[in-house]
Parts: sequence; structure tokens; C-alpha cells
Amino acid sequence: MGRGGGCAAIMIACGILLVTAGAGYAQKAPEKKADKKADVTGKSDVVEEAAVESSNRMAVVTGEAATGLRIRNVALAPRDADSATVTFDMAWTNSWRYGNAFDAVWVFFKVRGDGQAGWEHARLLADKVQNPAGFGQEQGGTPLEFVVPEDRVGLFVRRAGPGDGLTSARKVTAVLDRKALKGVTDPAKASIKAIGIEMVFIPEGAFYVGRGNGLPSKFAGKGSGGTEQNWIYKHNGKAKDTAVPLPWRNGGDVDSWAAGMTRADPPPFRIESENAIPTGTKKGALWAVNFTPEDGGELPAGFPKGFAAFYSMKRIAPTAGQYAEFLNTLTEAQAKKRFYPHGHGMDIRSDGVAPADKYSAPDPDALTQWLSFTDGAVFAAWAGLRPSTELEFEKMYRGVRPAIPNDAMPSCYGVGDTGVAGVYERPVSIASATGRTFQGTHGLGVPEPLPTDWPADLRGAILRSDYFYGASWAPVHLLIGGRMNAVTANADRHGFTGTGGGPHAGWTLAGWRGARTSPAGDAAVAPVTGELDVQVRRLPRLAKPFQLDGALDEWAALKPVAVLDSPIFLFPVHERYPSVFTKTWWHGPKDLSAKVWLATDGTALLIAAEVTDDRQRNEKTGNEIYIGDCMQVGLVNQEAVQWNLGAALTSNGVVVAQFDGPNEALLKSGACVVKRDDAAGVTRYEWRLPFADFGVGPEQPCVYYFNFFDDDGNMTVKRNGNELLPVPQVRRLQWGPERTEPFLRPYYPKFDFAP
Ligand SMILES: [Ca+2]
Ligand SMILES: [Ca+2]
Ligand SMILES: [Ca+2]
Repeated sequence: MGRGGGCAAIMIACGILLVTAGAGYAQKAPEKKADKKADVTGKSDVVEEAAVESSNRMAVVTGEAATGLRIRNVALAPRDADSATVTFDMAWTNSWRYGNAFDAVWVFFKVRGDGQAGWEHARLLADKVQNPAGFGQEQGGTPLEFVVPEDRVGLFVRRAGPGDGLTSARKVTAVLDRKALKGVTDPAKASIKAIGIEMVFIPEGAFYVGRGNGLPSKFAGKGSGGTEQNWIYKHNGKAKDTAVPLPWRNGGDVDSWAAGMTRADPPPFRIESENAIPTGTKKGALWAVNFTPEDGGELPAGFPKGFAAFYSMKRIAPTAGQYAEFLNTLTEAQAKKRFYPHGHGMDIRSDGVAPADKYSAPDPDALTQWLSFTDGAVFAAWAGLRPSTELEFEKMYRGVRPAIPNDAMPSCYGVGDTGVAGVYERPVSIASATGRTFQGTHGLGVPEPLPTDWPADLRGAILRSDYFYGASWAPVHLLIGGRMNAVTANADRHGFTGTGGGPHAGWTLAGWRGARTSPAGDAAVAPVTGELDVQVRRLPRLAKPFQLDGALDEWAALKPVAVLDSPIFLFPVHERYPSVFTKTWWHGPKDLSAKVWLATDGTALLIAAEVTDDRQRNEKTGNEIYIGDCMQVGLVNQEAVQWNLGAALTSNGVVVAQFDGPNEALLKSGACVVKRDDAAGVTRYEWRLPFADFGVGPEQPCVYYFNFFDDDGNMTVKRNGNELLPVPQVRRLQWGPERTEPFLRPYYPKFDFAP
């Protein structure tokens, strides 16, 4: 190692910008109603404004300030002898679709025939999976796409094209299978309910489970920041490297719950298909600390592993509005088992008129508290969803990131309520024999009996996310990789406890997040994108001579090394998708996207970048140019010495700054041109950086990374005690590992050049 500063240097360049997206963010989630109301950062008012504006314009959401999903004006009419048409208006506030990143609403219908007492689940009629005949909407709203799985239990409704924010549509139509409705002779006289659940699409692709064995990320502290426990790993086959669990030391310090691990600290397990996975202590098998699968066994092919595409519920539990509708459509005997007056009753009233409207939710968007595992499972069976597994939990949370200890960033794909304080999830456990028999069967709309492969109760589940029962009532953040068993009966029905001082002390919410496998035949979805190419790539030569002029015609024949047009590259992570956490989320490739090319003329690194940005803005100077539209280039040579340079077109012309480097040779010899084409919304950068001035010779692999900062004049607020300070909201696209500190060479892209 030459200068040992390679590691720290990267932190200086990027670390300051990561802080807001660290684990501290996760603890601010407004799960408690009290927090939601007291939240003065303006997170929720933007969506309320949007919904109110929409209600005026679209008359979908009338007289309500919705922060979630509303389905209104549901009507059923005969279509022909075999089918009936259901028509409804719908709107939801935080939706998005850019490429393979999108949310959707799972919509299903319950029908009660004229004079009948009970509600039945309505099957759909569809001639194909995607946009079947008879499914549509009135013109003028957000264009929608409809996806009907082959079991016809419900449909996914999602944006038909790119966009974000409020989705609103009137006179949406779906086709019901009239013959399957046993109690309905005249659809015109039947009652119908349309229920929707917000979901997030998780694309097909490989990913890591476990905690990882690299150096921990520093952006989560111990104790309040949490620590993984009982993580999954890939066994190296050596008996001495089987984790030896430590005894419980439940003694007032959450760290004392930490699980034992051997010196070898084995790596995370990469899931690369839905095929059966060998489990145990043989080399390469999947194994875990404490809560293990079977030694010498396997996770069967049918057990959902998170590799295949699926939809995850956006929120961690059914909302009170959804749960009240669930209760309203059950028989009285069924509802009695599923309604716990002293728990669910906090969010759901039971003073209406039975049987149809006995239950109601004053705040339909509140999460339902005190759900038992079985309550959640019966709800999912009724809704046509299924439980999710703990492997799917890690996929929807970590996504394409490497497994790094202490990682608790928000969900890679925009799933809500991940890793928030005082909320835990109960996915199906790989450590339970009952759990391992789960085959991912979908509910068919009938609440009971549950599909036979589903765990019937908490014994088939594991606790994830934010385990609640620390010795001092302190929540224990399990981060992405941590797992915990239920050690008290409270884990099955839990909510506000009131113990330990004040009404909200000891608050925890037992979540239940359902899923649905993405149906075959949906041509619009594609596998995971966004993984870095970390192989050493040899720099090509340009066919035509390089001109440092901001025109990129000499690059036309080359393939870019980086195409950053997906939210997966955007940071801070909570700016990727619309949510209650931001007003300034990414508005797609036209807001910020970039293509980068690399080449050489034999003595220098040549770089070209084409950045699409709707608003050019940089009013900074010197080393502050990254608080504005700016391109940053990082280079780390074989001696781990780093250079980091930025270039920006500022209100005072082009500024080049060096954020890191052992001397100023590269700043002097390097050259950069920045040109803005306002009509096209494009900024072009060209660089020439002589190899000799950053210490790279022929065939010596050099690490590189890029950041593209975007200031569009948006402001956000930073909390400083009780004060809220306005600060510019600068987002960035990052072509480099998500965790930049400590510096780990294998995680970075690399180039070399021919002698
Ligand atoms: Ca040029
Ligand atoms: Ca922009
Ligand atoms: Ca900008």
C-alpha cells in the first residue's frame, strides 16, 4: 500500500452524502399515528394536496385527504350470459413506473347476491394475462395496464407508461365470470365490493441473503442502530466454522443478544435460481446461526426463494380499511375469530349494522395492529395473496446490493415500512419444518381453510426487521440480515403495550406482509438490472481522433461502460420512489440519467458523458460544486491512492475541482469540457486525464467510479433539534458500489490499457 488514504479519501468524496440515507433514516418512519400527525417536515402534505387537487379534478376521491389508495363508485352490470362488468374509480397517491421499477394495486372483488346473506369471491374472465378484452378505463385519467393471473382471483392495476406520483382513473372496468358466481342470478341487483392493496414489483434475479462477511458499514451504530443476529450464510464445510450460538444474555443491553460466530466469518449465500438449495454444514450449503434449516436437507424447489419475480405488499400489514372490509365479508363466526376487540379495536370500530357494514375504519390508511400470524394468513387467503418467505424479505429489502454488515438502507425497490423502529415482519421461516413445506400457493379468495402448504400459525414464521422485546423495551433493529424467533406469546398479537411509561412506550407493531408471484405471460416485466460490471475491462481506442469539445460524435461507435437510467442507481435511496418521506423524488430518466464511455489514446484516460437533466443549475464554486449539477470522477490506482475530480458548468463558467488526490499534477494536466444543450435537456462532459499523473501504467487495473449530482432547485429540510433548516436537495446517480466506505476493491468497476 502506498498512501493508506485510499479508504478514507472515498469517504470524504462521497461519505458526506451518504449520511442522510443511513440507518438513522429508517428510525424516523412515521409508523405511530402520533408521529404521523406531529411530522412537520411536510412529508405528507404533498400527497394530501395532490389527492385533494385530484378530487376536485377527477371526482374520484371526494371530500377526503387521502394518503393512500381509494376505490370508489363500484358498480356491477350484466355484460353477456357468461360475464358481468364491474366499473369503479380509483386513485392512489404514490405510484411510479420507470422501466422495470413500478408499483401496482392488487384489486379483487366480493359479491353478494340479491337476498343472500354471505359474500363470495368473484373470479375474473380474461382472454389473456396482459390487458385482456373488456378491461379498460375512461379516457382522461392516468393510462393503466391490467394484468390478470391465470387463477383469475384478482388483477394487478399499474401505470401503462412512465410516470410518478398520483395515479387516478375513472370508470375502470374489469370482467367477472358470471357463471362462477353461485349466489347471483341478476348482477344488476347484486352488491359488490372492490378491494385494493398496494404492491411493489420485485424483478427476477440473483441476490444475496445473510449478513455478509466484509467490513461493516459505519453508517449504523450499535444498539440504537441495531445489529444483525442469527443470519444466514454459506457454509465452508469445516466443522470448526459451524456457528456456535451464544446463550441468551438478556441483560439490559440489546447487544448482548448477538449470536455467536466463528473466526472464519463465512460469506453470504447467493441465490441464483428457484432450484432446490442444499442446506447444512457441507461446503457450499446454505446454513444459519441459531435458527437453522435441516442439516443434510434442502429448501425444496417449490419454496419461494425470491429469485423469481414477485409482488410484495407495499406496506407491512393490511390497512385498517382493508381489514375492516375483510371482517365485513366474513361470516359472523369467522369474523369473531379474526377480530380482537382490545387490539384490532384500536383502529377498527365494530358498531355498524351487521352483516355488511358492521366494521369500519376511522383512519382507513392506518396499519392494522395486533394481527396474529393466522389473522394475516386468513386475510391473505381471502385477498388472493400468499405469505412471503424470509428469503423474499431479503430480496425486496436488499435487492441487488452486496450483503454488507450493518446495512439497513430503505428497500432497493421502494417497498415501504422496511426496517422501521418498532415494527417487525413475520415471513415464512426456513428454520421451521412447517415453513419449508410452503410452496407459494396463492389464496383463492376463500378465507378458510388455508391452502394446505401454508403455515397455520407463528410457528412456521420468523421475526424480521425490528424485533421488539429487548430487555429494556428497546427495539432491536435486526437490519436486513438479522432473524429472531418468537420468544413470547406477544409476538403473535402485538401492538401498543402502554408499559414502561407513556402511551407509546414499548410500542411495536406485528406486521404481516403478503406477496404474489408475478404471473407468467406478463411480457412487460424484465429481470433485475443495476448490478455493476466489476471485471477489469480493457480501454478501447477511438476510431476517430479525440476532440475535447463537448461533442461526442467520435464516441458514436463505442458501447457505453455505464447506462444509468434506472432508480437503482439513484441516491439517497429514499429519493428513488414517491413516498411519504420525500417531496423531491426522482422523476425518471428525463429528470436525471447518464451514459458514460471510456477510451484511451495510449497515454491518457478519455471519458465522455451524456447527462440528461431537466434543469441545469450550479451556483457553487471550488470544492462546493457537488452541491449543484456536477460530474465527479474517482480513480484509485493499484497502490490504493485515490484521485477524485469534479467538473461543473456553473453560473461562473466551467469549474473543475479536485476533491481528493496526493498532489495537483492531475488537476493541472487533466482537461475537461462541459457543454449544455438546453433544448435537448442534455449536458455533455469530455475529459482527458493522463495516466502518468494518477499513477497507472499499462496492464495495471485501475478502479473507477462516477457520481452525477443533480440540483433542480428543490429544497428539503434538515432537522436541527426542534428547528427545521432548509437545505438544497441534491440527488445523485452513482456508478460505484452503494457502500463506498470502507474501500473494497472487488466491489468496483476497473479498467486497464494495452502497453
Ligand atoms: Ca469530442
Ligand atoms: Ca433534474
Ligand atoms: Ca439539475
